[in-house]
Amino acid sequence: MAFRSVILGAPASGKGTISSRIVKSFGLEHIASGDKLRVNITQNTPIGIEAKKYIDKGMLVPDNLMVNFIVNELQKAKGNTWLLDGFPRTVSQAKALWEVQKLDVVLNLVVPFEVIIDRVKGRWVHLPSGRVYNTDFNAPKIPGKDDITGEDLIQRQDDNPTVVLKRLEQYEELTKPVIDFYKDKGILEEFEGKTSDEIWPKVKSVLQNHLPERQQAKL
Ligand code: G5P
Ligand code: MG
Repeated sequence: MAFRSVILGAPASGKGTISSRIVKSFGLEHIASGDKLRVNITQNTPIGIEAKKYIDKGMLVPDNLMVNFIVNELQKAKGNTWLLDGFPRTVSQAKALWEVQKLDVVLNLVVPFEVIIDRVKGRWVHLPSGRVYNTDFNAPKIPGKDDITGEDLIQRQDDNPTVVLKRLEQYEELTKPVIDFYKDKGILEEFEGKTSDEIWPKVKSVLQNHLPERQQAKL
């Protein structure tokens, strides 16, 4: 079967958190642009070196770089049932993706800004896998260590308060219009809530409608 989806939402709205629950329940392949860029940064690849200049400032990486990077990642995807997280982030990226690949559903997480600002302070990530923790919510079993591999967790450089504000500004200006792009296509599903636990059951029930029982069993 084929199922192609995108998850949208402001920085720290819980895209990574909800995505990991989707992966667990539905087996979609999670392709997260930010996670992939961070791995490239630690490996000092050409795209990593270029992207770091923007990420550290809370700015979006230029569209031409991002479109090539993600189209290439999609070609590497193992199957055709995936969930794209963090891309597209501009209308121009959304149009480029639509030309390459039509989507089945776009999930948009709507979380109040004051909740977001609070969350990033306690975020810890396992860089190779993108697994995300929070000291207040979903704390790792052993502080500073990934639950699955036992490897070190890190705090993201772009999670300092000044950079977070810039990221939110960029989101308002450049990413919010992407929501309307998908609304016009008739494939947008919106989920409001203050916590991921409140949002998750609603996401799950929508996906159950999109992925018929038979296909869920196969995944
Ligand atoms: P990223 O990596 O895509 P953002 O800013 O879009 O970064 P981010 O920060 O990864 O998104 P998220 O995935 O939406 O956030 O949220 P998350 O990690 O799941 O949750 C945030 C924290 O809150 C975690 O600690 C989590 O445990 C906790 N949490 C979750 N739910 C709850 C809850 O209910 N309660 C509580 N208390 N806590 C909770 O992109 C990074 C940069 O890469 C570049 C840009 O520079 C970008 O800034 N980039 C691109 N540039 C251009 N185009 C693109 N397409 C790009 N993609 C990436
Ligand atoms: Mg994320």
